[in-house]
Amino acid sequence: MKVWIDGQLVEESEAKVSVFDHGLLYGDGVFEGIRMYHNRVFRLREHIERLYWSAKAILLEIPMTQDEMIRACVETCRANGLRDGYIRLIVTRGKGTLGLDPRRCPKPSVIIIAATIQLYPEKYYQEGLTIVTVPTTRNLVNSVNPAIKSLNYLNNILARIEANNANVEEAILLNSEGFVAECTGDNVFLVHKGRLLTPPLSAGALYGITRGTVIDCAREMGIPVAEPNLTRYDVYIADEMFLTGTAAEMVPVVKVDGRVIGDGRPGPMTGRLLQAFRERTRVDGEVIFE
Ligand code: PXG
Repeated sequence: MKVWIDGQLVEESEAKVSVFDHGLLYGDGVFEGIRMYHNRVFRLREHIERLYWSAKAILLEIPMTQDEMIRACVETCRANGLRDGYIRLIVTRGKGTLGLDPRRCPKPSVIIIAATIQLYPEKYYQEGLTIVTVPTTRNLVNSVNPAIKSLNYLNNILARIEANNANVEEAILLNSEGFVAECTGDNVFLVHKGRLLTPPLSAGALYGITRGTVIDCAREMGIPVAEPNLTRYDVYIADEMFLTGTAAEMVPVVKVDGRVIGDGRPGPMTGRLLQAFRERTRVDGEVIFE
């Protein structure tokens, strides 16, 4: 496998960062997870835009333009002969001293890994997931804002451990006010009386690219979409529920905290939206091999 690191494509064994990189020492950096489908990098421009927003929020200057970054991602896919798969793009604060001041890190590092992806088993898409709400609260918007896709994922990892302990695949995190924020690596959607509902970004959710795509699809299909604050009560009485994320795409949820959602099977609106989403993945994004 060839990995892009600081402007060069090198063999995986040569792709190394310093133990003094603040990405490792402090989780000081930002990342993206991006999919390739059918010879296209899906919504690449949107992912790169979000990466630069995350970097801006932590005052990290990426030493490349957005267009250069887009070309580097496509080039890394080509170098690995990939038409379908997953890109992990990481920008770290770079090598510094053993002190957390980012001013001691003169040069950020850019790493692009293009690989295949481990998907959820098909069973979850057919039958739907069982999930739980966990005690770990989503980060406050005035601490590490959940809108920043930072290398600091410990809060999400703690929630994932709580999901593991409950023997389920995902976990709902509430915000400090008790409203639904999102899951550990997915945004949350409900269907209630024909309307599509998802928490507002201000509730403590990532500005999900899949979330945005699903909202676009729904609007095109004439489905009313709203972003109200949602409680666990709203989740329990929903007719349908699904999660969205780059890795999961759209995965139905049929049970939350022991409550059956709707009739306990993936719902019809979830199915229609998934079909529309899949169609988008065929036509949207930068072409890899001309
Ligand atoms: N919330 C959080 C906290 C995320 O990390 C999403 C929502 C969904 O956003 P997108 O833009 O992907 O629709 C994410 C994305 C992984 C992995 O390796 C995680 C994500 C994406 C890709 C891979 O677990 N999280």
